[in-house]
Amino acid sequence: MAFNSHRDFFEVLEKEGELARVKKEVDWDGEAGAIGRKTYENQGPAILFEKIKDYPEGYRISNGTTGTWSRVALSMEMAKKASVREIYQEYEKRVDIKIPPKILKKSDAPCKENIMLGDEVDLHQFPMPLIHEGDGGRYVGTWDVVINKDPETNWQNWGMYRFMAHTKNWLTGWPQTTSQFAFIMNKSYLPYNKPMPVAIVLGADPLSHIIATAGIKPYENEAENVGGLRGQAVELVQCETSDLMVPAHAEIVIEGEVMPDQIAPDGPFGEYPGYRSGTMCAGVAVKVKAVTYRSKPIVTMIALGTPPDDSSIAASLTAAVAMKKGLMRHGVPVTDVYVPPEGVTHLIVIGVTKGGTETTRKVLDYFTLRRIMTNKHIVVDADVDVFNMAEVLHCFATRCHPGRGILYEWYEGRSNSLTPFYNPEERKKLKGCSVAFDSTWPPEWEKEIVPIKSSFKTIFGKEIIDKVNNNWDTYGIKL
Ligand SMILES: Cc1cc2nc3c(=O)[nH]c(=O)nc-3n(C[C@H](O)[C@H](O)[C@H](O)COP(=O)(O)O)c2cc1C
Ligand SMILES: [Mn+2]
Repeated sequence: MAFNSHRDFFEVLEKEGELARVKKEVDWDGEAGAIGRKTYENQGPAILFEKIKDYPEGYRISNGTTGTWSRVALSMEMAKKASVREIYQEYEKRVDIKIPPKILKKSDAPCKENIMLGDEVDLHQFPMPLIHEGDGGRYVGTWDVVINKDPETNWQNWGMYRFMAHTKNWLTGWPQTTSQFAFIMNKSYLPYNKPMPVAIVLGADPLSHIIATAGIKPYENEAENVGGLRGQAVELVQCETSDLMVPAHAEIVIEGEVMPDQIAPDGPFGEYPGYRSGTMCAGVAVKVKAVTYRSKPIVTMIALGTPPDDSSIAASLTAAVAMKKGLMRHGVPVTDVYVPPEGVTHLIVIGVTKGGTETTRKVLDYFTLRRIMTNKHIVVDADVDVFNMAEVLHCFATRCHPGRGILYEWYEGRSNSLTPFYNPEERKKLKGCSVAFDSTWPPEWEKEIVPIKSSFKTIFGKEIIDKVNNNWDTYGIKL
């Protein structure tokens, strides 16, 4: 049975030894964030902070729901020990299955247990954490599902975008201009000076959050992808102040409008590449019109920073599978793509059946065509396990020619301004550069000149490999 809610999933995490309940009172101002960060950096459990300073009993903060591969596997109802390759394969299989959502009556939706409307709205009634020292404010949406709608087609887009409390009923956020949130806003609302309804959902079922990080195509309905990934329709309910549809079992739903005549500075924030960002100007300003929430609500935090955490793990999965499909459509003979969480979507590994300069050029073309979030691409031969970074590094070190094997390309207006190594001028102009490392044997090389890899599987003949494998238990060597 698929998990309907954040709470259901936490019960499973607890049974599997993947949850720590912190009963001691913890301060929302820095302490919860620091505990979350230290836990990530030691591959620790998901956390439920059960007593938050200044808040009533029952108001809780979670951290790290799917911040490790084992917890991602559990969220997909796979074995906790599933390998990264198995998780990728399962996700790739399920993500194109579409199961339409089921619409619940408002009276049946747990997220409507409590409703604050209009002047009653006070975001400070929820234990929003000040996650890192130096953050511009208390971030309420770090692990959220944000929903907005294209009025022309009724397409409801889901994405994950951070939001910070500005006052008791204003939020600021920073959806990048390349996001679909901004695409809809800039196409159908701002030019007409119309407020844009938005819903910011905290604490939905785990797969709704994972799908919110995925670059699903415009005009496709993410709620259907979540159904496919879960193998069961996701249950939605209509908002109180708009016709947006939100996950009915969510902990907290913040309903508001992006005001077309306001801009707001957002940040700084301890961002996903693992560094504090500066203040991002021209963020969006959201006037909050209602908050609906479950009793004893849980604010979903991720104490984002150096990898791994929920952000780098989710992006590893959802981005890599989308890239693999994109590269195939682009004519690259791709076997697998791996986005190592440690590379925070800056570094991508691409396995190909036929390497060389032409293939590497095609890979670089693909990664520099549209919105550009990546910048280093290692192209490896099919004999390399892309999920094994020791093999990838060995391949890169020994097959990439420093003169002939490095291709790069500059561009302007399309780079990701959160990339740490760009200088202030480059960030302002969205100027960037991407590189591809051809770490493959030149396809024109005769078989005789390709060096034989000196590993157990490749340097011995079948006879001796079989003999050693069959006799392994008799040698007394435990591996
Ligand atoms: C934790 C987390 C926070 C994110 N915050 C933002 C953000 O504030 N702004 C943004 O443009 N993208 C952000 N992203 C990336 C988007 O979620 C991602 O690009 C997604 O595809 C957006 O959906 P869209 O394709 O509908 O725009 C974030 C991703 C994660 C994992
Ligand atoms: Mn989307």
